[in-house]
Amino acid sequence: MNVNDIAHSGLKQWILDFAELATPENIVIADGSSAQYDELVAQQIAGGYCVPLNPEKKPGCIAYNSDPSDVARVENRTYIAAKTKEAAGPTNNWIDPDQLKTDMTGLYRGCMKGRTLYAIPFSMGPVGSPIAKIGVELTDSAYVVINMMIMTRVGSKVLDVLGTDGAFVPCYHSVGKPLAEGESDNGVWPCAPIEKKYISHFPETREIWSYGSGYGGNALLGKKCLALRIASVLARDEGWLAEHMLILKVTNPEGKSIFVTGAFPSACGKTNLAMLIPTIPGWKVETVGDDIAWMKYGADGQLYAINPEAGFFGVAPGTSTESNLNAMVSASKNSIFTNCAITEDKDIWWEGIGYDAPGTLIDWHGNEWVQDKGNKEQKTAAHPNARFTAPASQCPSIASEWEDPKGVPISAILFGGRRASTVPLVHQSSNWNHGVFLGSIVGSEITAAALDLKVGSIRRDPFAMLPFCGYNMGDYFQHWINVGKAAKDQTKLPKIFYVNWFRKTAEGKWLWPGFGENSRVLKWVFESCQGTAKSVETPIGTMPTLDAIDRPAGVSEDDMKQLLYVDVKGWLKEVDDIRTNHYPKFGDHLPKELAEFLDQMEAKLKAAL
Ligand code: SAT
Ligand code: MN
Repeated sequence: MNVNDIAHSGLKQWILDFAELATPENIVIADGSSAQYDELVAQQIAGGYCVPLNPEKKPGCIAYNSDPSDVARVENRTYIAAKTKEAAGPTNNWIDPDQLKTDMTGLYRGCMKGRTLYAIPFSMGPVGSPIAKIGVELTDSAYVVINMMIMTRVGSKVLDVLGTDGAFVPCYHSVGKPLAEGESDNGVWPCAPIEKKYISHFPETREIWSYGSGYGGNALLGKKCLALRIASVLARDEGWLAEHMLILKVTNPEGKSIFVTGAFPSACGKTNLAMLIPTIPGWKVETVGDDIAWMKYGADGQLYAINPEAGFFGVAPGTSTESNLNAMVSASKNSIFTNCAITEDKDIWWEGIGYDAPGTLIDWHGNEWVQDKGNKEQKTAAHPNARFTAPASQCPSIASEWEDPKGVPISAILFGGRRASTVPLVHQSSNWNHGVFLGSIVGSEITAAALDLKVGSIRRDPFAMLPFCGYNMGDYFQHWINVGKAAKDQTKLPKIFYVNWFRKTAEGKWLWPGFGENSRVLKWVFESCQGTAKSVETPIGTMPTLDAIDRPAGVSEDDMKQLLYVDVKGWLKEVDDIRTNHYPKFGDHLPKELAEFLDQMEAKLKAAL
């Protein structure tokens, strides 16, 4: 397909205009075909950018190593270029949009010299779904094209939905490394130095301009940039929710199912929870999504969620058949590995894969690497943020409804973080606004001295959206309250829970085994939604009775008491931390409902002292 075959004249002109600025060698339209995918992969292998893996062990898989400086999202180079700093709010990097456009236009001028400009029409959400949104990414990275082909729905079918004048979110991306006449990358991952990287969002005009990085969330613009930062602004204006949440389906032994979404900061096992294998007989957990949920009211007054993505971009290290069998199977074929280690027989390996490194590996820097278990200082073979890109359709636990264009009805919303103390295994909010409060205080304890943060202090990551909210986070809290108010039938609103798998004893021993055993908590959540759970009212909300959750092996009655204990003094400290360190950041954008709730909770806690 040629650019001149595009029926949408606005889109065609937009591509040609950018090509005139970026001066690529040629233009290719991503049509979404497997032939095109295969051709791009073959070119990437021939160019030395990636290696094919063993077709017997990992059929259809390839492995990339990125530039050592281009391994993760760059939050300090990620901008919300709203008209005013106040619109971006206290938690985002604000930058003046006009100045930024001038600067970045300068960077884009000639940036694709010697490269191909790929135009990727993509749909976030099932193609044609009323909840889906369309974007078009212009990029000079074939790595981005093939990853987008797994992570989103790409190609001609998206152009068909766009028709001759449909709306799309325009996304520019360049690795920021023009080639001189006759020059080649020689297989080296192209990117620009950190001070030239920009991941920019223009919330008022709904545009994304990315430059200088080829990696994940910086470059696959459908994911964090469109489906969270820009979509959160669309959601605010249109009355829905764009959230950093997994979506799962829980089915009880009688065959009754509910759907649950959950927001957790990174490194809390979100993908593992989305693909959990229950340890309790007769219960089933299936996956709808592992990272992003878009929720809208249906005509029946219920909130429905879709997973706007089509694949998983999962953290590889720590993923094993023990910790997440479904993820391992998902990434066993037709997948892309980035910054993993390669074995002699061309399989992948990473720390925490569940077995020792066989023989001599090639590490993520491209060097020979032999495991030395006695050496605690040994550099890892895979980068800690190494990733697999795998089609969601390959996940053994994928729910049959995962591509339903109307979404799945949500009964419960979970929030959680890593908290060694204070926060119990699970508690339920008494109403929607209390749930918004719980979302607003999500956070994890600092476990190792990091930067300027004190060990034991709490790093708040409200709704796990801190790096992903496209506008003022105080207004985002208000939007959540407004969405609850807008419910036609308050009894149909999802119930909101706070879970904490990470409680420790005073001696530092884990109190809860986590992983598949978390199904016991999901069961209580399920029963709470059905109105059959055994529970008690406490000053912090509704909690399971001591016998409501069956104890897994290794969890004593005493452990359970600690897990479900309301630590009144600890919560009073929490209230104090929220009031003095957390909420003041939002100034007069903090909803009064949240400040009032904090006062009420404090009064209840004091009465319980
Ligand atoms: O790189 S991504 O933003 O896609 C993944 C992550 O960092 O959460
Ligand atoms: Mn994420």
